[in-house]
Amino acid sequence: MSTPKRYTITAALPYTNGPVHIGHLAGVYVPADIYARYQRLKGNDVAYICGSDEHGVPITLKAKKEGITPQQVVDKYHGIIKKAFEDFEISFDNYSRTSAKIHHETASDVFKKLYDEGKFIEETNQQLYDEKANQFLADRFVVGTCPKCGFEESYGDQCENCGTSHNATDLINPKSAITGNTPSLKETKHWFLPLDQYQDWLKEWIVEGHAKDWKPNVLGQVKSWIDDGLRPRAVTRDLDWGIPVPVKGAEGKVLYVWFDAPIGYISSTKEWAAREGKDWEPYWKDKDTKLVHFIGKDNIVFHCIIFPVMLKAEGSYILPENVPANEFLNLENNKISTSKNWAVWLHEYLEDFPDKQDVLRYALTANAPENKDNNFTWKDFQARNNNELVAIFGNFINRVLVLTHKYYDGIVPQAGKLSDVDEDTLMMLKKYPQIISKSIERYRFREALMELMNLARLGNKYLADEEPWKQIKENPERVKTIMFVALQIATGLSILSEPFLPFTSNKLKSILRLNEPAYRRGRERGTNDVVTSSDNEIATNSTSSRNDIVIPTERGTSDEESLWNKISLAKTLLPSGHQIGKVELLFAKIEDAEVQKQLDKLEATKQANKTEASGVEPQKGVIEFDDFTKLDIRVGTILEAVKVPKTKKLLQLKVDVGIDIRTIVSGIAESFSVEEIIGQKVTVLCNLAPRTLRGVESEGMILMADTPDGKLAFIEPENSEIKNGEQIS
Ligand code: B3M
Ligand code: ZN
Repeated sequence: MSTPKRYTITAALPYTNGPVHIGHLAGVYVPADIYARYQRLKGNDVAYICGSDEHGVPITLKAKKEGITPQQVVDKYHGIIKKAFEDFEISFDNYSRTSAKIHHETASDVFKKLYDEGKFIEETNQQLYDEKANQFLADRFVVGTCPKCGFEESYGDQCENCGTSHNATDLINPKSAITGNTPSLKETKHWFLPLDQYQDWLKEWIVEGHAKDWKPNVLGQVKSWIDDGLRPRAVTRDLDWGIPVPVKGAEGKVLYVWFDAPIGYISSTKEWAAREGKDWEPYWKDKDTKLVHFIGKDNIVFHCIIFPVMLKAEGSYILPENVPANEFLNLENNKISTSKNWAVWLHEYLEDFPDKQDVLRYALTANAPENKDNNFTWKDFQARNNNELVAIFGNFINRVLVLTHKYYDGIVPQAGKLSDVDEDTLMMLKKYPQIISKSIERYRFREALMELMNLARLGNKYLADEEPWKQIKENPERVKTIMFVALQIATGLSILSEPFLPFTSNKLKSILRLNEPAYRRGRERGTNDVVTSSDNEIATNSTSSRNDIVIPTERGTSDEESLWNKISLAKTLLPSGHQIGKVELLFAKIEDAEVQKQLDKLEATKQANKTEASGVEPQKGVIEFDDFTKLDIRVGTILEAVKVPKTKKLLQLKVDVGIDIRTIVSGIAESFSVEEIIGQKVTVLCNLAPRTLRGVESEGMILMADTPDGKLAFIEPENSEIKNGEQIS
């Protein structure tokens, strides 16, 4: 067996300013999870690391919008995000958060070391300042035109249109995201990371060193920044939410979120190692460790330029082996947007499809935005499930299970002499681990998943060609061999599907009674169970106990070989005499109505967005007719009006509503003078429970409309003949 390698696999730390959606899953967490699960199955030593990114402007903005503190925002979303990841069985070894003490300490230590060693440039210069909000504007606090591509809604630190990372003062026509004001310039001191000094080194390391193994979309971006020339980047901010800058003379300043967040990978690893009784350092400092960052394309500059420069400047850390960034996933042909609610939120998906995590994982991987932006549609989701998972994978497994029970009461039969087709089929099965590995190791997860499905296709074709259901009467001995071969493929699928479809893999392993302890027992018994059969004969092991499984290994191979490799090396995956469990369906069809419900939900979002954009308030919740008939609305005439003392808005009116003349207090003083409304026809809600306003009892409400200039207008009958007391219905 090859010596296990050490892998530190990181997935971008999600900002805790909202829940996670399918774009996050497709771009980062599912591919990283496939990779991590695969490396573990190969027997490698894996730390799969993530956590919540709890600093930065998006969180402060969300807190301002919701009228709560940033801490409340991060507590809320950290919980929601963590749970969604758990529900999808994203197999992080540790999920931490950047508000954790260990992270504050780790990030501060890195800053201090770089500071003490003179790796920063200290500079006082002019920064954007919002006089009204009384604060400096950086990053997402400021929006303006991108100096590179002309996009009008670029953020202060990065343009979402062209991906360029810049300084806030580079923006053309900047506006505060807090007040909308044009900012002024104000002097302040900051610490800068001199990226320009590392430009040549970066070029050598990435552009020349990784030209072959990094994805073209990643290399392309890196090259273009380097060609444009790198400039020093401020790594501190004048903000009150973040990690305080740990040096003298930096009071009121915090670390730039993109300085602290990637260090979060290190602190999360430390947290994990402490819990597991391990040493964290080899995972970040041993040059034989492979560090792989899974991210979305908007994070490339931070993971390929800024963080590596930080690590290089610090001096004791390894650099990433690869940064397989994905492009973006659109939803039904529109950009996924948190603020527009144009997303499929993971927690909402699970409400509608509580046991279909694997279906989403499958659809997102099959359609992953690996090299270009891609589109998620509910129709495609349905088709992937019905035409692929159900019709190919599920169908094969179901046939194998049903026939094994029907013919042999669920006991794996003894194989006879293998035909050429049997041998070819088993040879193919043995090749699949390598075929799939090759794709995964090149970060081609779509291709890898397609190959997994090809194995299921192979199984279907084998059964369709051999037709055991036709042969069972005349040639029952032959059918034993056919079913034995088919069961080996089913077992291979249960193992190879684990990185992609962990729920399905577990279910299938448990149906096949192929659980981990049994494997371990098999391994412990080791070579005693090796069946040394001749090469064109499949080894069978009828001496194994019924509920156990033994994987005999080929001569010369270690019994410590990883599960993944065993498929290629073992003579038998599921021995004769082994009892399998009850038949269960792996996948169920998704009906049109279920998909329509999702499309309706998106249509409602679209309508709500349109209404909001037009400035009209969205419709309130539906009421019953009986609710409406309870309202007594009548035509009336204002007879008298006086201002309510010491208020700006209130007038005290005497109104003839036909039934009586009553007092009504109305908030219309900013729109009308007392004189102009005497004799005005109005619409009055008469049976509203009386309320005392500023000591005056009000016995009804005048109905008013808002005008575009922010004033109020009366709603009066067009026909002036209509008498007071006339009902409106
Ligand atoms: N929080 C950005 C994002 O969600 C971010 C990643 C940090 S990784 C260190 O786009
Ligand atoms: Zn731009």
